[in-house]
Amino acid sequence: MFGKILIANRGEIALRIQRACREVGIRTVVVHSEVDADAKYVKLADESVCIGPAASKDSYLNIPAIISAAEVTDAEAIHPGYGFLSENADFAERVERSGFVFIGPRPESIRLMGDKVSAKRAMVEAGVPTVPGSDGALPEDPREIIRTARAVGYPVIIKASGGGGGRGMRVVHTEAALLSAVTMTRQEAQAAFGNPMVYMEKFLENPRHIEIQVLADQHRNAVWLGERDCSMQRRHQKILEEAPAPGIPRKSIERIGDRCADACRKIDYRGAGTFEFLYENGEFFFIEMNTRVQVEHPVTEMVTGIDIVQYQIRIAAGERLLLRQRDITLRGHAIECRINAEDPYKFTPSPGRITAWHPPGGPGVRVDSHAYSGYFVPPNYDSMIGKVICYGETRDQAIARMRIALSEAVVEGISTNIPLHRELMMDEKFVQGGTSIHYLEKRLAEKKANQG
Ligand code: MV4
Repeated sequence: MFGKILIANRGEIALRIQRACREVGIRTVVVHSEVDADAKYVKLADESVCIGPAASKDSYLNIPAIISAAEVTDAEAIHPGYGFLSENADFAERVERSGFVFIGPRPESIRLMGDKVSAKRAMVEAGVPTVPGSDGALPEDPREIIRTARAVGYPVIIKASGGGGGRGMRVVHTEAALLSAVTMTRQEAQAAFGNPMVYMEKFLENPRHIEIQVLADQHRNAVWLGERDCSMQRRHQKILEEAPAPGIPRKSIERIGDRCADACRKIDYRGAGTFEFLYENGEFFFIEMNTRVQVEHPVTEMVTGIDIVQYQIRIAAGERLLLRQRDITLRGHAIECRINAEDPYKFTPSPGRITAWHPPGGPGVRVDSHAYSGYFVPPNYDSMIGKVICYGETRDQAIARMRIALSEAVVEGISTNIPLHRELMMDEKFVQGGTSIHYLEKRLAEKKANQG
């Protein structure tokens, strides 16, 4: 096992990784920007290195500075967390070339999944069901594009191969709009990702976003850890996640989970990963794979009892997964509310000094946060300041506990989205379970109309 790990991230996930390290007896180095110098998790780390000014590109995205920090502190491995450099194949490669272990998949796997056309092709070959659409990237020939769209059937969606997470997509409803949409998406993709390749899919009108968590070791052992429902989102930002997904038959989840674990073995995937699916009319369609630990990993930890971050570290150190699929059982239900420093209805960021912070507690309540009374939320990064995760034997109990937790939570000095979460916990459709990816935005629009 490693003696010392460098954490190339900030905020709650830096703290989460630190806790996993400490439990295994690994010393931690945290790198930080100037504006994060006084953060509590920086003081809690065994060592810390300032790697640059507040702007991410000068600090948390500064590859040479991070590698130098690992060299001067004699770290053996680097954990990238989520966001920042976590899915940057070049970073993973440079980490390994510099003699450190990258805590994540091989650079080849990151690259394969970063290109959405190659990711989809790999999934087709591995037997994971994908959204019907073009066979790979769209060709230049306009007649062939028209023919593909007719075969797929309108509406279709044009997606950039270099995109993902909702960036670089365009829905097309008619043949008249098709070719200009393809041209525009190509131009935007070239400008945004340096890659003009686009592909076509059938546009699913009202799906849910269901994802499968996997763990795979360096010896072709792979397991899946159940699913998460991440449909509650606004502008591709998830705001609440839960496990398991309400109302989906276990048999059909098990089928898709087994396909995912199989795919991991086929592509020699290692580490933690997430297969993202759209789920509509009882069917799963793969869209993307994330090669990092995700913000919402705690709901899976709560229902499986498995520490995903600790497994990431063990796998990177070369340990064999002793977990077998039959050992993995889901128990109860977990819901996560992301707490953001933002206006609860306008969604504008609300950085500043937290004057009072009273996190909730009690049975089944977990709070992953680096915040405290007196903490200054810097304006330079993502607005998420923590997560409240509630576990219950049933979904109803998890909701009841979340209502209590949110009623106890006090955050003063800045605005947060806690009022929105309190409303959602009382929302009839949410309580019923199984809302689509469009539900939150529709609900917010209706609320606005009723007030206006
Ligand atoms: C889709 C889709 C409908 N049909 N693909 C958006 C994020 C990116 N990961 C893929 N996305 C979508 N792809 C087809 N063929 C609808 C979305 C989508 C979405 C997906 C997941 C979660 C939230 C979403 C919000 C809007 C659109």
